[in-house]
Amino acid sequence: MKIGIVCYPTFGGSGVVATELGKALAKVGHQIHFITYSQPTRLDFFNENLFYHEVDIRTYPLFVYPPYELALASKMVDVVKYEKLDLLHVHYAIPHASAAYMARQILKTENINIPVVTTLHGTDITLVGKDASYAPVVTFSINASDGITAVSEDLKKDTYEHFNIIKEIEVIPNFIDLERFKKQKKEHFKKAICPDDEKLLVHTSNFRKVKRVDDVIKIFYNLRKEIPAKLLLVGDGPERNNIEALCRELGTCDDVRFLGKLEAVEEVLSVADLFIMPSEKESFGLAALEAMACEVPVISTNAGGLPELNIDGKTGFLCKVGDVEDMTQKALYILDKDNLPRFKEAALSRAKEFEVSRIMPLYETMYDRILATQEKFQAS
Ligand code: GMT
Repeated sequence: MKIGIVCYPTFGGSGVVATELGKALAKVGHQIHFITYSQPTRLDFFNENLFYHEVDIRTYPLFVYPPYELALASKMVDVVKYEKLDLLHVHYAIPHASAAYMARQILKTENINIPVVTTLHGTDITLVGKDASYAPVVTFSINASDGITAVSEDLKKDTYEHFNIIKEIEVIPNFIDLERFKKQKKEHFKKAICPDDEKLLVHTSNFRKVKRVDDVIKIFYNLRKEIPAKLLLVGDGPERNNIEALCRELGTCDDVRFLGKLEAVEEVLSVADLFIMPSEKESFGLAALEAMACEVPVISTNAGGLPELNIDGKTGFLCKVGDVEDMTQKALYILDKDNLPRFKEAALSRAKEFEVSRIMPLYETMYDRILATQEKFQAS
């Protein structure tokens, strides 16, 4: 199959899922064409089945806001036509689903029928999409897709509750490449960060408000009063300065390290004892799955789709959003030497249920079904 994948190329979870999906599909022989405004971060290798098409965004003195959606739709038309794509799979509804609709209508005028699959990832529904300034277009373009997937049951429910969606949404969860995300021997790294065998906590995110990184600092502050510990923060984003200020205010700076947008996150996770995800909203929690694959238990909130991943009392704990005290107590419980080994084991075994080889075929099956329906329709 020749598949066009449209996504955000930056560090967000939707871009990671889209890129990893493309790589996995390419490995089993599909030809994958990424269409984005810059090379996806995780597109770190090439094989004969992987292609990258850059969206050319032209500015003009009249454009205070260059019309990205139009440039993207035009690029989609071009790639579908000249690469003879069978299907477009767009990740994150805004503006990818509506750009795909526009591209499809243009292609129809040339008798080219290109089916579109839209994957909903989270904030495209739970935050941005719900906003009245986008909602009508989001609703329309989701309904116009030939296949719709959501990354959790919770996101599917939320989508039906807030938008008038008349089509079936299939849940296909996030997945993990266990060959990359596995506990590696990095004792020297652990020794450098935790010279006195302190417990190591890790948080990775894009430091947006919704991630509540300040709660991570507060949990760490409380926990450090009880046991020696260090905290590594991976990622960057709008809240970074506020978080640094909070560290200073609480006097935790010496034990907190900001690692920035680190690519080899699995190396950090390999030495971690506990992962903290105190998000206000989280449709799935890919970063938590990556941690679990590296045998790291998770303290998370019970928001969104997190209970579909993190099993309370087994792979970690689920706490109410903002309940820093509960999260601290549960963190101390997990880190106890009598409890940690079983939490680590359970985290890995849960992560195995989301191995890429189990999840990727669900997308393939959906593509096959859509193409078969289209063929039937064209024949009649
Ligand atoms: O908010 C982010 O972490 C980025 C965001 C995105 O769409 O780029 O991630 C969302 O998609 C991920 C992949 O499907 C999910 O694992 C994340 O839970 C989800 N984030 C939120 O819902 C906040």
